[in-house]
Amino acid sequence: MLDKSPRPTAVNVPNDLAAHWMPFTANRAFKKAPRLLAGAKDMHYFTVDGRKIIDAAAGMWCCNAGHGRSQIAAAIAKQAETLDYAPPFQFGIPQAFELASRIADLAPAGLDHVFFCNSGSEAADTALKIALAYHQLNGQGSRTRLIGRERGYHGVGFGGTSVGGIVNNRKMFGTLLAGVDHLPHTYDREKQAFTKGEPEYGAHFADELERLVNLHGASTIAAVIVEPMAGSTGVLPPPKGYLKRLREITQKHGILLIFDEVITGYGRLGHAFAAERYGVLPDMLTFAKGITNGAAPMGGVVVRDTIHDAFMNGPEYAVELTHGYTYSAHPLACAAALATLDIYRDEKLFERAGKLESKFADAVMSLKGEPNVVDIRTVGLTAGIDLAPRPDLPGKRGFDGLNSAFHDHDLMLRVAGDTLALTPPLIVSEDQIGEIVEKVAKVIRAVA
Ligand code: PXG
Repeated sequence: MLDKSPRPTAVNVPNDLAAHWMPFTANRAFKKAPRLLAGAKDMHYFTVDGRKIIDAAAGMWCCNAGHGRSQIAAAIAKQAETLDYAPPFQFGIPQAFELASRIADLAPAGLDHVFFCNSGSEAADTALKIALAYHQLNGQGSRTRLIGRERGYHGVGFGGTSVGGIVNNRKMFGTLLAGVDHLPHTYDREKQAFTKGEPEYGAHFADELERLVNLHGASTIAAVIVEPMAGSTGVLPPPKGYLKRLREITQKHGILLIFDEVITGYGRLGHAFAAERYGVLPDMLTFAKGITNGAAPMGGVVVRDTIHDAFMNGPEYAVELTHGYTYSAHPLACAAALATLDIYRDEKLFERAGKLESKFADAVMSLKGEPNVVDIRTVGLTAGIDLAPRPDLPGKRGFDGLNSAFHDHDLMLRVAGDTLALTPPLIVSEDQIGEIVEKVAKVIRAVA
C-alpha cells in the first residue's frame, strides 16, 4: 500500500530541496548552499538572486554558441506547435533525415550514416552494440571484447560505465560488463606538465593495445573506444601521434575504433570533430551536447558506410538493427539541432575556436605559479588546471574552488577532483577570456 504519511526529511535543510535527488552532485552540501540558476544569455548565467555569472563551462560542455539563442528557441517552439512527437520506429520526420545528412556532411568522408539517441551515454552504448552486432553479421561473432581506457568517460549506461575508466564511477556498480579491458591513460605529469596542445611524449601508450591483442587474441576483440581528448577526467589532450597509432593497430587486427566525441564534437577543438583535427578516421564517432547547443537532449552515432551497409541485408520487411529509443530523433531536438548547426555555420564558430586557441592557451598558462597549480593543459578552447589536493582530502580543494567561483567570484567552471576545467562557449571574446582567467586566479588563491 502507498504510504502517504509525511515524508521524513531526506537531508537536514531549511528549505524544500529534499525531493530532487540531484545527479553527480554532493546533494547535502548543495542543499545547504544551493547554486540555483534562473536564466542565461550569451556568455552568462543569472542566479535566482539576480547575480550575473560568467560561464566558463558552456553549461556542461554543451552551449557552444552561448546561451539564450533566440533562433534555437523559435525553432523548438515552432516544432512543438507543428508536430510535437512522432514515433521514430517505422515512421520518420523530414527534419531527422535533413539533420542526419548535415551531420554526415560535417563528419569525415566515409562516416555517412547517423543513428540518433538522446544523450552521450546512449550514444556510447549504441556504438558498442553496433560494433558487436556488426562482427556477428560479418561472421566474426567471437569478437565480443570491448576495450576502453583508464580515465575514460563514456557516460553512465552499463556499457559506457564498463569501458569507462574513472574509478569512482565504476566501483559502486558491481562487475559491470564481462569481457572488457582497458588501455592505460596517456598522462605522465613528469614528461608532459604545462604543455599547450598535444604533448610530444606518449604516443607509445597506444602500443599497449598490441599487448592486449597478444593477451586476448585479436579474434576476440570487437572494438576500442576512446575520447580523442579525455574531458571529464580533467582535460587530457592526446599525445602527438597517439591516435594515429591506435588507428593503425586497430586496423591491422580488424578491431573497430570508436571515437567518443561527445565533448570534442561541434567545434570544441576548432573543427567539427576531433577526427578531423587529428587526421584519423574512426569507424564510428559518438556525439551529443553541442549538437543542440544544450537546448534539447540529443545524441547519436555516426557510422562508417561499410558498417552500416553490412546491416542492409536479409528480407526488406525485417528490422535490421533491433535498437533505438522512444525519443530517437525527437522532433524538438531535431529542430533545435538544425537551428544550432545554422548558427555554427553562419557564425563560423568552429573556425573561431581554432583562431582563439593560442590566445586562450597563453592566457590560461599565465596561471602557472599561482598557489598549488601543479599542471595546466590546454587544447582548443578547453583547459585543465590541476591543483595539488588538500592533505588527506582528495577533491576538496576542487570542490571549494567550484563554490568559491560561484558564490564569491560570479564564475561557473567545471571541476574534476582537484582539476578545474575551463571550456567556455565558442563565442567567448578575448576580453572575456581575460576576465575568466582573472577570476580563476582569485579562486585559486581563495582555496590556497
Ligand atoms: N561521453 C563523453 C566523452 C562525455 O563527456 C558522455 C559520454 C555522457 O553524456 P551524457 O549526455 O549521457 O551525460 C559524456 C558526458 C564534466 C562532465 O564535468 C562531463 C560530462 C558529463 C557531465 C560532467 O566534465 N560528459
